[in-house]
Amino acid sequence: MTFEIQHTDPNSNARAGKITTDHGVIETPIFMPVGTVASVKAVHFHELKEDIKAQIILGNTYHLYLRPGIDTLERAGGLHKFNGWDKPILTDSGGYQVFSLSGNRKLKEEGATFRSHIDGSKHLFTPENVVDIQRIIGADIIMAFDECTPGTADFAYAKKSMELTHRWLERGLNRFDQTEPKYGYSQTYFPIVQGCVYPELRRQSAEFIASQHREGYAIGGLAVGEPTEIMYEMIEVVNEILPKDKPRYLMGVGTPQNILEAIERGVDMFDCVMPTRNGRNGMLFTSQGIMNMKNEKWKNDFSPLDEFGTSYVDKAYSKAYLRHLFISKEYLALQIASIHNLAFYLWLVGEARSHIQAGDFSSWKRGMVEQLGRRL
Ligand code: PRF
Repeated sequence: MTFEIQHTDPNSNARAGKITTDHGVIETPIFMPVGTVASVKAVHFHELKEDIKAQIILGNTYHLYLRPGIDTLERAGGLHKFNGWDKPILTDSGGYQVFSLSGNRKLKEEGATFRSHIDGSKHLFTPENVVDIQRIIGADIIMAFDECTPGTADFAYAKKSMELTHRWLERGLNRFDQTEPKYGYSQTYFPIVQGCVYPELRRQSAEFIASQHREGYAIGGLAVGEPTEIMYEMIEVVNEILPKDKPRYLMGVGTPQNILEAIERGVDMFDCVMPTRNGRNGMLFTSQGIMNMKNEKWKNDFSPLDEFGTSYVDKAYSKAYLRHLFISKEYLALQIASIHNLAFYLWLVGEARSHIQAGDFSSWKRGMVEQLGRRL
């Protein structure tokens, strides 16, 4: 994997770049649609590629390991072959999902034991076996096994948790460096910065992570209950230290506004369930503001779903029609809303990139953030 910075914004830390993997190029800043169980919920890969113009998607080790299981994924020849998505894939390590989804989890030096949310069976994730599993899944970018420290943790807990993540990182990197990709294309391993809401810990973690000299770095443990302003402050503290010439991935963030603020602070990659999950609940993000499609207000509004939208669905369907589909609990509602929201997120990061190239990112961002927050 290589990363090349093509433009830097003169008035902020925003950058436009290009990541090259064996499955193709990713233009940054980029948003990665979440495809937890080998599927981006309610969206065909054809639409993801041709209409939404996704360049990379995310998968989850935790889910894929439990179902379909690594034996099936290995027989398929990896996740790309299994689901037919031939562009880049990043897999999260399970470090977050074990804590947010599974039952009865216990943290030990060795790793984390947990019970499957599907059938209650007992499992152990370690920094080493999570590398082995991600080798079999075959993602282009694989993530370190970390503990995502809750945003409300006290300093003592946050410090212990960060130190455990650092020890796990060394073990994971050892395994990664001693093993080979299984399917003929290369894989890269991103370490994850933790440190909760404490600048001192964030600095310490960023320094430790940067000293591993990897091809990219992630910022974890944010958007987990801390105030938004603190999240922005932590991104600033960390990006001050992470190498400027490597991609930076802010995990699980966030709203369209969060993404623009983080791009301004030097973040290159994002993922979040918000466009798909909120979309399935009837919430549409647009460049003019947010729409709740279940609202009575749209009952007889036959104007296009989003007159400024870039997706096929934006012109093909009206607000009244999508509202009807939601009220009637039709599956098509979930599809239209998910496609619209993902296309919007990809449009937003693409626009950010264009404005970084044009040199007017900050002024564009200020206006856009104001518009994004409106309720339509
Ligand atoms: N660690 C991992 N995955 C994550 C996070 C993290 O801290 C977050 C936090 N926003 C989302 N996804 N491994």
